[in-house]
Amino acid sequence: MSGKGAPETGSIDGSGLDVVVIAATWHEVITDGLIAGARRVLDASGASWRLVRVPGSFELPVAAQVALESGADAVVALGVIIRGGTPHFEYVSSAATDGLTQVALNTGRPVGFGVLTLDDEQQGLDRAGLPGSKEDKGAEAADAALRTALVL
Ligand code: DLZ
Repeated sequence: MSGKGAPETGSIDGSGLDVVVIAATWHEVITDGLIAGARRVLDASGASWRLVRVPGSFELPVAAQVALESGADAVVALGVIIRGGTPHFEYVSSAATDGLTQVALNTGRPVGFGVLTLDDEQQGLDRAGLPGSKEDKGAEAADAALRTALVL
């Protein structure tokens, strides 16, 4: 994994797991990088997975809840929220973060958290697993969701 302090991890056997990746549509280049990172980890693990798109990060929790209640073993939630000139950033960030936490606790199933809350676009490009990125947060979220599903 790529984040500072993140553990070095080996390969994952996700065969038999059914994972739903849910991605918001805002900030397309960064989000596409996150999806690609998640895809790399999921494909390498052998898990079966599909992609669901929602309009914005605010909609991630309800889609995650429906996926898990419909039988998915894990969800990977991906979104990009960039601070603007109004308090909207705080509301959308809190709703996504708190909502996804509640979904994981209510369903007892893992939600990989790949929602980036950023001051500017460059911070996202640095973390999106793109050429030149320092980190790969989509891959990290997928890795965490798989590893948690395997121990629950
Ligand atoms: C409205 C809004 C704004 C201002 N910014 C973002 C953002 O940076 N990232 C994101 O994922 N979504 C944003 N949204 C959309 C909300 O998440 C939501 O889709 C709308 O408020 C409609 O419910």
